[in-house]
Amino acid sequence: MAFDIEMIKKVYDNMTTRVDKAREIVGHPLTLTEKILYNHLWDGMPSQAFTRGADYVDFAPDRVACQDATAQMALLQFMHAGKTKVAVPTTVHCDHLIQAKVDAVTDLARAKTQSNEVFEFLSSVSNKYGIGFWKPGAGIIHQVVLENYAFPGGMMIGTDSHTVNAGGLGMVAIGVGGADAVDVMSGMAWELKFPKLIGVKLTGKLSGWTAPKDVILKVAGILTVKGGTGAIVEYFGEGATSMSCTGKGTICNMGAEIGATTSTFGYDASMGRYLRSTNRADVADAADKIAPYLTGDAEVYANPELYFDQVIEINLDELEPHLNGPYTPDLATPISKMKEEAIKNNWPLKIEVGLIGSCTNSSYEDIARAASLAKQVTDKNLKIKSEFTITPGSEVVRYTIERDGFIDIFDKMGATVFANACGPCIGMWDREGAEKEERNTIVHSFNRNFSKRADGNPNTLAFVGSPELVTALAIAGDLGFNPLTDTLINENGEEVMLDAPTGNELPPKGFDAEDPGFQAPAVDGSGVQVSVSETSERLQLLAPFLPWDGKNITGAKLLIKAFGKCTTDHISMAGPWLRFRGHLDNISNNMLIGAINAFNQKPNTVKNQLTGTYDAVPAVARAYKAAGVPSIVVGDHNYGEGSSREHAAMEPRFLGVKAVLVKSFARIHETNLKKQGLLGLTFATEADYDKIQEDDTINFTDLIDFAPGKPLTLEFVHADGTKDIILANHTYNAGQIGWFIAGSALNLIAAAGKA
Ligand code: MIC
Ligand code: SF4
Repeated sequence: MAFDIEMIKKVYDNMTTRVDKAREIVGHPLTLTEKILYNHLWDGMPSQAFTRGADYVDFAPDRVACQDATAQMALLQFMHAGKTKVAVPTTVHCDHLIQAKVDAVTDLARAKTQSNEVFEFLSSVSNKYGIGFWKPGAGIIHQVVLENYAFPGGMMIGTDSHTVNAGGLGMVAIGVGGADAVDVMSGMAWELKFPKLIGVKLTGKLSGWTAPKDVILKVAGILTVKGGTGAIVEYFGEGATSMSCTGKGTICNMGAEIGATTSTFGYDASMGRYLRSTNRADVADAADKIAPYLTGDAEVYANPELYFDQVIEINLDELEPHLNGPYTPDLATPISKMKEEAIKNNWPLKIEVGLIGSCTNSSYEDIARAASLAKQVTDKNLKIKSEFTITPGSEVVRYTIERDGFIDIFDKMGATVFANACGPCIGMWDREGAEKEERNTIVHSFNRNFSKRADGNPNTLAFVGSPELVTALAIAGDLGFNPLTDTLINENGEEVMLDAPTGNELPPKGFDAEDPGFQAPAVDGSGVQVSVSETSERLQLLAPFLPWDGKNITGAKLLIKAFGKCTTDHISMAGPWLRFRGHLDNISNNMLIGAINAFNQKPNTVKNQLTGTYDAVPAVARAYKAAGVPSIVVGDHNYGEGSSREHAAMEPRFLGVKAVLVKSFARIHETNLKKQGLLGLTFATEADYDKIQEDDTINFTDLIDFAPGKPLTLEFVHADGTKDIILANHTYNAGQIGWFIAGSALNLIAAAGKA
């Protein structure tokens, strides 16, 4: 499991000369983000300054991490790349496929039986190609990465949007689709448009009820779910250095919820402490030696408006605990205003369940602080009013908090401890009664709260808060409760107040675990067999997508004009569908079933133009495909927000969709579409969205001249014979147009592998 200290030292050796060179070329002091990016150029020594938000740049990340739900497709693609071993250190983590129902032991045992075929596949592919494998039960990818692999100044990619969590240890860690991971695992460069930079200056210090989570909940309220698109967010100031490393991780984690490419913090003492307590004193020593290179230049932080594209300042002395939601993570409400807002909006005040943990918030500090509240339930003779669950982020955290008595405290309060896995955070929560679809409120310390995300019930209103606040609210059972000012009535009928939470940042006795759950790959994997059964409903070997025929696409039908929010959960739902993540044909049956049809405001009901009848989106797409008719999808703003899952791009590609035309895209999804050989386009004039009608037939008139920077022209022929000519912008560069021509980026890699 050992992280590669030699690799890290090499990164640091290069860093000083390359950063000095970059500063000279760029001509001004550098942010941490720029330092890390310029030290990870594919071509090595920097030789030109890049324009933010414009230039595509080739990078050389240090690591790759994949989780079970996305690794299946990533590895199925990697198997086509013609390589014997991964080119950079890579790990696979089994965390998404474990359903939370009873308790950790029962649930883990059931998951191992139910998903045995998939775990076996991932384990044998990992073994064969030199990939480190973290078994089911070892923990959630981002927590395990933070504990073992993240390092200040490093750059990594991961097939999960919350890979950004590693920014808490001063990395530039970016979520990508599986096809991007395949590039890097195959030894190729990884391309990214040089990001814009948002600086967040944190003044003051956290205290009392306010937690790192509240910083990001506040930022999400300011920037909204798309405010970070195309940008890296860099935090600095005394408020940053005074908080724990894992708290920084929480803030970076939820950077995914504002669409940011990633977020990061400069190296400081809290990171050194975290590295040392997770058995990586040698990394801390190496980082200490070049510490000024692992943070932004002093001049940058003194005059941030000169060096960042946007600056936000938050005073932690004044920051209130927040609750964000329901249905979107950017609807931020300070706790003192919650009661009023809830009544105004008719949100059910009774809290049914409080859930803490997940990759976002299950550090030792989080659990210790939540336990300090749970302890008051017994000490003050209270009774918890809601159900309460905990999903630890890793076996190391779980073992350590059990040893230190916290699990016992939660047990006494009547809590359930689920397996060290995603569970309720990704709809893998077999919540009793959810099928009745009753309107109800839950509070959790996870990151996402889209409709149906946790329990599949569209009428569950989920609010996101810090673990401390979630615990206090679950004790009170009341969304309108403000622990800073309100009292509770205990079992003796007395009025009591909860004391503000307290807890150690790191375990005084150190972290421990009997078995962290790691399996090292074979030194020589050439003899390892990977088998995929032809009759499997869970796994299916991939057939390459066909290359472009070189002609204009004509006679395409409108498959759906999606109305409003269309996240990757709307395009390719998780929860029960996670089981088909390795089987493209089967998972395609969930394509866009959550998207709302703009013409009838219904989900999963679109017109089949060939028959005139209404049917499910996947069924209509299959009908067009069978008839040899191309189709296109139209969408609104921030289309594809949320997850990195490339299934949201592979499914339309597989079912014959040729283009996705929207007002704007979320970054990862746009790249995923390009990689799979689809056309990801945006309206040159947003209002043209309104011109699109249900019976439209679409012709491209100049696709044959597809070129970088040149908009495409689409003709929308309406049922009455009239036409609208719509101009569509795109961001394809020459290489990406090559993916479209080849049918997919993978087709190009595979061809190079054979050559
Ligand atoms: C999520 O939080 O939505 C997920 C599930 O972790 C996804 C990945 C996936 O869909 O498998 C993500 O964030 O990328
Ligand atoms: Fe798992 Fe939830 Fe974290 Fe995604 S956000 S990795 S589903 S715990």
